[in-house]
Amino acid sequence: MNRQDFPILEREVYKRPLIYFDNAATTQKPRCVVDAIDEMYYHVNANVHRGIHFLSQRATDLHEGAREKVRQFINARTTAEVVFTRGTTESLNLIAASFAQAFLKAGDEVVLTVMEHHSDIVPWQFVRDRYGIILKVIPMDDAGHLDLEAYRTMLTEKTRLVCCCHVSNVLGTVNPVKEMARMAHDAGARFLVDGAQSVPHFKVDVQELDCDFLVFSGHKIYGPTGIGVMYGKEELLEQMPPYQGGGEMISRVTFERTTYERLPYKFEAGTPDYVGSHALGVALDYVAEIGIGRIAAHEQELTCYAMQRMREIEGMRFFGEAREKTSVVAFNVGDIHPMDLGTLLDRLGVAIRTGHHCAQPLMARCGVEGMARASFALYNTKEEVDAFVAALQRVVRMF
Ligand code: 7TS
Repeated sequence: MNRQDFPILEREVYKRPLIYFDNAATTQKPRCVVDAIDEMYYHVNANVHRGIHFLSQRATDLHEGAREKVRQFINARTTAEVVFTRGTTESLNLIAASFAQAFLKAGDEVVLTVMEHHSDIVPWQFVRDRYGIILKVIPMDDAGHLDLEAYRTMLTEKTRLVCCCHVSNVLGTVNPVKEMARMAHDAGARFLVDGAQSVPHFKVDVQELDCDFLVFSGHKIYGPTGIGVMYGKEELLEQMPPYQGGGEMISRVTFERTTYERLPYKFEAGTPDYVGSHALGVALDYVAEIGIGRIAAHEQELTCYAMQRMREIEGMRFFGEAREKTSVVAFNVGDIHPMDLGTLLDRLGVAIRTGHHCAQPLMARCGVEGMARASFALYNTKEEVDAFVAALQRVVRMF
């Protein structure tokens, strides 16, 4: 659907039509998003918030308008809860640093899952090493379902926070975060949702999930690189200290003492990426116009179709066959190295990702060094899946 909006999809690689199946890494951008960036630099550019002049006010309106669009998109209560960051990784580092300072002490526990992206592991290891907290890891079964019974037993009076990807970037598993958040809250803990792989693919409503934090990246939802979101409940953010100091985040500075700006600016030091935020707002409008439900249905159908077709290939092994799964298909074929698969598919015009997918603990759980991964977006088609499977068959025959 809407392929014509994505100029890059018309290009060829190695004189073959491009089949772009690396959408979990980043999506392509529709013309309206690229035009918004152009428009911003050609006709609006000025630093936000500080200026009284025309352009600065216009830029500020667009930047703050984008914040309101994000608020609506995830159904946050107020824009005070929507903090712009560079992306999921920065959002997670912000939360880890600030939440730890406000709430964690030696012996406290933070729960992660075995399928977390490195971005939701390493910042917590920094915190562990600095504060002496304990990290616990929820295991999963072979199909890629988290073990909720094990999770239940992990929640203690020392648990302060649970961090869980809404959708695994490798397995595609949709984790039951609403239920898991309720369990965390019952134990007196907070709940963080890494929405990097969910927000682009189906409706995510922070009030419905009742999560305390939600993070995601603009570039995975047809927006530009370098912009992302950290949502946090207002009462929680009020209690957390700033992450970085500098311009924008202050109320008053003397050499003795600084007071901070109100939310969300307290967490936004320095000139924000107002070009990126505006373009992200345009991307969210674009998704809303098509309808996130329609996108979800299309991608679901494509994923089922792809797995059904891929099963025809001898030696096909899938990683991640959860009951609820989105548009990510990780696989290996026989003992062919995933890197060889990826390299040869690339020569046939098919872009997939291979390697550890920034989830090495999950690779260890699955007993492999790496995997190949195809991931879909709204513009992918069954014809592309057919061409991908044909290319895969050709590659497999070579071995
Ligand atoms: N969390 C999840 C679940 C992700 O999939 C990713 C990126 C991140 C965090 C980090 O996002 P970033 O925008 O800050 O980099 N995942 C991938 C991927 O699967 N392939 O490339 C990047």
